[in-house]
Amino acid sequence: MTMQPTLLNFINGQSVAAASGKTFDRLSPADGSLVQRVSEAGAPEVQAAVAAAKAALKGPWGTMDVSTRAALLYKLAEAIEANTELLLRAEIADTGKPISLASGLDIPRGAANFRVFIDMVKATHEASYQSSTPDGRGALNYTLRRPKGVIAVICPWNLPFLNVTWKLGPALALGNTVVVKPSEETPTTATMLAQIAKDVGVPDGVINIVHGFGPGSAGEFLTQHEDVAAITFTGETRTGTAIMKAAAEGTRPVSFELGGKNAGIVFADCDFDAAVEGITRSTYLNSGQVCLGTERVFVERPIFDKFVAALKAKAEALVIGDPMNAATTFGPLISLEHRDKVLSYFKRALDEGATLVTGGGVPSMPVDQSQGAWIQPTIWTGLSDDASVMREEIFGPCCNISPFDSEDEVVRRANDTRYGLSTTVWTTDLSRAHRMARNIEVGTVWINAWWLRDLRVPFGGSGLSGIGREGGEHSLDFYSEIRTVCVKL
Ligand code: NAD
Ligand code: 6OD
Repeated sequence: MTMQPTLLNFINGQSVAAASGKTFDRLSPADGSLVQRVSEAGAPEVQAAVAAAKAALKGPWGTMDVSTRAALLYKLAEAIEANTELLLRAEIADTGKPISLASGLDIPRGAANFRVFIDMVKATHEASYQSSTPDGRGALNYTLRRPKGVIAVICPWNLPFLNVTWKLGPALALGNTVVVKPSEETPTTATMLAQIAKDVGVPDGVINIVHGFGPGSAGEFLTQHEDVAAITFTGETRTGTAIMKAAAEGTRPVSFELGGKNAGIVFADCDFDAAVEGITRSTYLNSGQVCLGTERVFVERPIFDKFVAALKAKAEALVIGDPMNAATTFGPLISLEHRDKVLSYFKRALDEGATLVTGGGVPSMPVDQSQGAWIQPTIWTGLSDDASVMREEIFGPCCNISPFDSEDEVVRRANDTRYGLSTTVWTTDLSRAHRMARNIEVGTVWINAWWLRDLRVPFGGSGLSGIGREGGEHSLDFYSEIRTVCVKL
C-alpha cells in the first residue's frame, strides 16, 4: 500500500495539525505496512473544534430553513456517490474489508443516511392542542423541534463510514453541529466526508474531526467538554461505561450502541439452504467484526449434523485474500492486537471443551501479506452455554453450534446473556416466527433474514448492548430538543 501524507484534524473548515506535533501510525490490516501517519489532537484542538461547532450553531447553519438544509444534504449524498472510488480505497486501506462489501454496503448505505433522515425531518409534524381558559379566550399549545447543539460523535472501527453517516445524517438534518472522533484505527473516511461536505457548501464549523485515542486523548477531552450537549457513541460496552461517567458531569444525554453476543436460531422446518447462507453471512461478514454478528448458533436437533457440515463447507469456501480483489469475500481482522484477542478466545474455546469443526488459527498467506492480521473462519461444537466463550463478545469470525429440542428451550438459552442486541431466526412456521419475535429479548429480531433494516426503523439494544435506539424517529428525538409553546389567545 502507498503511504499518504499525514492525515490532519479538520476544524472550522481547515486541515489542522496538532500544536504538540504528536502523530500516530495506522498500519494496514492486510499487510502491516504504514498506511497513514495521523495528527493526534490534544486538548487545544478539541477546544478549537468544539468552539467552532458552537459558533456554527449561530451562523448561517443555525438560521438555514429546512428546505435549504435538505438541498445541501442531498448534494452531500450525491457527492459521496461521486467520490465512491476514493472513499472505497481509503476505507479498504484502513479496515482491510473486501471491496465487494465496502462497495455494496458501507458507502451506498452511508450516502442513503443523509437522504433518509432529511426526508424524515421534512415530513415531521409537530403536536398542537387548543385548550380552554377561565376567561373563555382559550390557548394554543404547540411544540417546536430545535437542534440540541454541539454533538460529540465517537465512532468504532468496524464500519467507519457507515457509522459516522448514521449519526451525522440525523444530527445535521436537525440543524446540529458535530465534533467527530473517529476510531484511531480508521480515521480516514470521516475526514474525507468533512472535506466533501465543505466542498458542497456545508458551512465551516458544522462538521469537525479530531483524531486520537480515548483516555487521556481526544476522546476523553471531547466527552468531558462542557459545551458538548449530547454524546452519541458506538463501541465496546466498557468504553460506554467510561463515557457515561464523563456525560454525568453536566447531565448530558447519551445514545449508546454497544456490543452483542447474538444468537442465530435455526428450526428444522427452515428453508435449509437459505438458513445456511444467512448464518454464513451473519457469522463471517466483515470477518465477524459486526456488532450484530452471530457467535451463538442454535440448531434444532433433527438437522444439527447436516447443518454443521453445510456451515463448515461454507466457511471453508470463503475466499481469503487481497481486499481489493473483487472475488475476495473474507478480509483480515482490523489489527494484530485484535487478532491476538480473538486467537486467545480460540485457545480458550478448546480449553473450555469445544470440538473444533474448522479453522481455529491463522491461515498461511502469500509472503507480501504475511504481516497482516489474517485469521481463519472458525466453528466449534460442544461448548456449554456457561462457557466464557459463549458469554463474552469475541468480535471475530467464529461461532459455536449447539443442538436444541424445543422452542421453549431455545428461547431460554438465547436469552441467557447480559447482551440484548439482535437475533436471527430461521423457520417457515409463521406463528412460531411471531412468537419468537415476542419472546427473544433483543432490540432487533430478523426472521429468515439478517441485517435487513430500513433506515427508518430503530436499531439498538438492551442490557449491555446499549442505551436508546438510533434510526427513524428515535434518532430525531435524540438529536433534538422539543420546546413547548403555550400561547394565550
Ligand atoms: P472501542 O469502545 O474500543 O472504541 C470506540 C471509540 O471510542 C474509539 O473511537 C475510541 O478511541 C473511543 N474511546 C475509547 N475510550 C474512550 C474514552 N474513555 N472516552 C472517549 N472515547 C473513547 O470500540 P471498538 O473496538 O472501536 O469497536 C468494537 C466494539 O464496538 C465492539 O464491542 C462492537 O460490538 C461495538 N459496536 C457496536 C455497534 C452497535 O451498533 N451496537 C456497532 C459497531 C460496533
Ligand atoms: O446499518 C445498520 O442497519 C446497522 N444496524 C449497523 C450496525 C452495525 C454494527 O456493527
